[in-house]
Formats: sequence, structure tokens, C-alpha cells
Amino acid sequence: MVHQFGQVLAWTLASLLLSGCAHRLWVFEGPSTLGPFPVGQVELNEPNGISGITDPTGLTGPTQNVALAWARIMYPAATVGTGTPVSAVRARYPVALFLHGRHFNCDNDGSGPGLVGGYSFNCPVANRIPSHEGYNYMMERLASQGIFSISISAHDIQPGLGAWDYDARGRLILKFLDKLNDWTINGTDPFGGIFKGKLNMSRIALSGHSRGGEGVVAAQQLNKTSPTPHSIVAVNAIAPTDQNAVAYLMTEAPYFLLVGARDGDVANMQGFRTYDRAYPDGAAVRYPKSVAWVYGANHNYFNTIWTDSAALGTPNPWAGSTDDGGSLTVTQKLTAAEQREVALVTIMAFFRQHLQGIKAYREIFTGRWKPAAMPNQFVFWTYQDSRRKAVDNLERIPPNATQNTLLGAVTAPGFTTFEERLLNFDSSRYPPGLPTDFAFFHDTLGLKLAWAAPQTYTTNIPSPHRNVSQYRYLTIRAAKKVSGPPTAGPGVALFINIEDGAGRTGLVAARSDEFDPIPHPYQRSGGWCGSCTNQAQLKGVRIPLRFFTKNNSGVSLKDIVKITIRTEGSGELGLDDIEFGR
Ligand SMILES: [Ca+2]
Ligand SMILES: [Ca+2]
Ligand SMILES: [Ca+2]
Repeated sequence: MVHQFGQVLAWTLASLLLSGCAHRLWVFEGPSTLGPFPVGQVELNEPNGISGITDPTGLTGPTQNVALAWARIMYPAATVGTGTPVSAVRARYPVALFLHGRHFNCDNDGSGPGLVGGYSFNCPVANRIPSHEGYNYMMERLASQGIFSISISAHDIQPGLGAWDYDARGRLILKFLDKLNDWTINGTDPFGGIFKGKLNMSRIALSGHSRGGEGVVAAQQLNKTSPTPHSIVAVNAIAPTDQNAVAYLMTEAPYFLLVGARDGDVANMQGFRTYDRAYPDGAAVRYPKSVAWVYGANHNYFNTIWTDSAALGTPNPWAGSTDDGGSLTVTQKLTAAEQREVALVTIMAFFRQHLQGIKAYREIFTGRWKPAAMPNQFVFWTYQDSRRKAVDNLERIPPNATQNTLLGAVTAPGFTTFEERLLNFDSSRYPPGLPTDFAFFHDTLGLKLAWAAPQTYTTNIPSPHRNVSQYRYLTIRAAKKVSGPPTAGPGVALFINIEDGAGRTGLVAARSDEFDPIPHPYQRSGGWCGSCTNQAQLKGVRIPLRFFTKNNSGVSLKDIVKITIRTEGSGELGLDDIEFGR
């Protein structure tokens, strides 16, 4: 095993040399493990720290009246404390930046126990709600693992309600990155120049929550045309919005989407639309993208400042701290601590994979490795690699269910529904007029299948495309659709097989739930979005191609002519992205 994790072994070795725990040599560390570095921290609070965020082209919104540069910074230090020197163990440290979403920015009695607040452009200093401190639990752990972490405040942007707030968040991030760049090059930080030469600005990761999630995607796209572009190598969005006038696309970095099914705020799961749009077929450059769809997680509990006292287990004096999912009727609920653990494990894995080159953490996103530190039975993964080939992404307009993306024939005799549909609840970016199924909280064209008794769907692969030997997985996205009042129910199992030109098939069809469950929709009702029930969210299934070639089946991966999907029982399903991938 160890040879597969060479880079991690070296890393673990460095950890243990510093921590002295020699017995951990053969243990592969969970990504959220406390690291060897003492954590130093400082607060940036400059009333005139940012000179307005402008867009000279006028394409990304008006100039925002942003002056306050407010942030929490945690970093690997020589000793624990405030403003202590940066650790000399390594020459430079990669950078993680967090940005919160829209939330009250002004509390009536400040850090007093009252919970009344609102939005203000002129909030007294002592009353400013520190939403950006809500990710300290992740920053502290990242810093202990050798990652410089900064969480920035969008205080001056919060009171605005306009459609351009999302762009403003993106531009705010770039301003802060400019500032960090200046600190490390010129030693201009207001803490005595402690960060001079210490930041590795060639490795930057972004995490944004809610409107901040839309902001990080905006930032990575706006960065391309910025006069001072930065090296953003990973982008994470937590329960993001998708509301901006400009539909920003992931174009420059791996994307990880973390969304809770008990979200009572962004209840229409609009963040899935950002995933659907990321790295389509035909994109000049693609990076991996992944989703963790978390049953029982709400919107606010990823941020401790937004978490109510009861759920936090300690008094939270800041207005706006509530359980946004509290008005929902649900059957599965994570505690705030469990929810934070999911964020801690997944975001640290994502950042450490891309900032520190720990490749093995990829297998968390593929769903193969279930880290012991989080409640895996609540977390449903989708992973699409940069290296993948669509047999059918269903994106052709006008819809035609009988032909796949490769122009091969598709048949589904006996199904009561066999049709292509726009899978979208609201706010599609597709041209109007497409036949739509509103039970799917996505924005993609997909296939709808319904069956009253077991049936077989077949998609044929034309001759130029039959050599799939460079791929290792057959992957699909699938969602179970149900209607009526939310109830408990089983997941969907599909029997998937491939066939080569000599008529050889896998000796046994792959039962999808032996690899990845396609869950029954999360049970929720109530809240502001009464229609947000039975949300049919597409979930990734990854079947190793070696499953079909084992036991001397003789199937040739150089000549695959068809894929079959057999259903069992009765049911209804949405399918998308039938792909070979890595
Ligand atoms: Ca208060
Ligand atoms: Ca088609
Ligand atoms: Ca599609």
C-alpha cells in the first residue's frame, strides 16, 4: 500500500518527525488530522484597506463602496500565539482563502447577548458581525498542516441587494489576493512584515459559502482578465447561490461543490446548476469536478457565527444565527458538529490534494475512500474527472432520445417514459421552450426513464469510438424521482453491462448500488419553498471497467459496441453523463 502513497508517506514522515509519533509511520492520515505546526494568527482590520472595487470595463457591475479590509488569518508559526513569526520549517506556504455569504452585517448590541440585527452601510465598529470568523475551525486545522489561511469579510458589500453583489465578491477576493501578493513580495503586511517571502502565491485555493460560493467562481473567471492574475488551483463552493446576472463558469481549476439537503435558505439547490455547467464536453480545458450531497446538513451550520447557541453548544451573541432548516419537516438531521466535520474533512482533503499534492485524497471525492472522521452514510458523491469521454451527455438540441452524443442509436423498448428533458426546477440558462421536468434541481438536459416492470435500455457506440482502453471507469449520473408527500423509500439499483464487438459481455451485470448508492430523495417538506420536496438530485455512479473484464469474460475494452442498463421493479429515473472516465 505504501508505495502508492509515496508523496503522502513523505508528508506523514515530516509530520511524525515533528510530532514524535513514530508509531504513525504506516498509518495514512485522514485529511483533517491536526498537523505538526503551531498556529499563529492575526486579525486584519483596516478601515481604508481597499480602495473600492471597480470594473473598468463596466461588464461586471458598478464600483462598490468597499473600504474595510477585515480578515482573520491563521498560519503555520514558530510558536502558538498572535503575530508570532511564521514557521521556518518550510520556505513558503500555499494559500487558502475563505469568503462567507450574505448575512446580517450589523448587530444591535454587538457582542452583547441580544440577537437583533440587520444590514447597515454605517455599522459601528463594535457592532459589526464577524461572519468571516465562522470558518476558523477549518483555518486553524489547515494552518496546522502548513497552509496559510485567510477568511475575508464582505462587510461593506452585505447591505447591497443588487444583482451585482456576486461579482463584487469575486472582485473583492482578487483585491485581497493582490494584497497578499504585495505582503509576500514587499513585506508590506501591517504585522511587522512577518509574511515577507512566506506565501507561495503559485498555489491558491478558494472556498466560498452561499453568495461567497458564487463569488469564488466569479473570482476564478474574473482572474483570467485581471491585470494582476493569480494562480488559483482549486475552487470550493459551499451551498452556493447561482443568481448573478452573469453566469460565471468554472474554467480554470478543479471544482468541489458541497451542498446540504436540509438547506432551508438556498432551498432550491441552485448550486447544482453551477456544477452542471462546469467543464462540459467540448470545453478546451477541463479539470475534475465533484459534489458532496449531504443529507441532514443545513445552510448555516458550516459557519459557526451563523450557528445558533443551542446547536453551537456555547452562547453565540450575533444576530442572524439560526437553524435555517428549522422550519422544515425532516427525518434525517446532522448536528452542527457533524456538519462541520463533513466540511472539515472534505474541504481539507480538496485543498491538501491541490495545494500540497497529496494525490491519494482524490479517492475521497470519487467515493472510494470513506474517511472515518465524518458521517459517510449521509454523504453522496459525484465525481467527474478531467479525462472523460461522453457516450451521452444528452445535450443535443432539439432533444432526440433515440440518438446519443456519439450519434449511436439508443433504444428503450418497454419503458413507459423514454424521453429527453431539461432537468430544471427554476432559472435555467438554456433557451426557453424545452420540455422540462421540474423535479430535478439542476440545469442540464438529461434522459427520463420510467418503467412498470424490469426493462433494458441500450446505447450503441459507433465504430470510431469503441476503444475505451485508456479509461478505467464507466460513470453515470442518476437520480430517483418520486412524487407525492415525502416518504421513506429504497434507493435505485441498476444493472449495467457492456458488450464488445464479438458479443462478449461482463459475466455479471454490475449492480450499481454495490459501487455507489442512488439514494431515495431526501425527506423534507415545509419552509419558504413549498415545492422543494422530493428533490431529484443526480448522483454519480462509478463502475470500474475491470469489473466487466474479470473472471475471463474476454470483453475487449478496445472494441466496446454497447452499454446496457437494466432496471428492476418499477420506478422513475433521470440519467445524465453516461461516460467513460478515469
Ligand atoms: Ca448581539
Ligand atoms: Ca439524444
Ligand atoms: Ca446533460
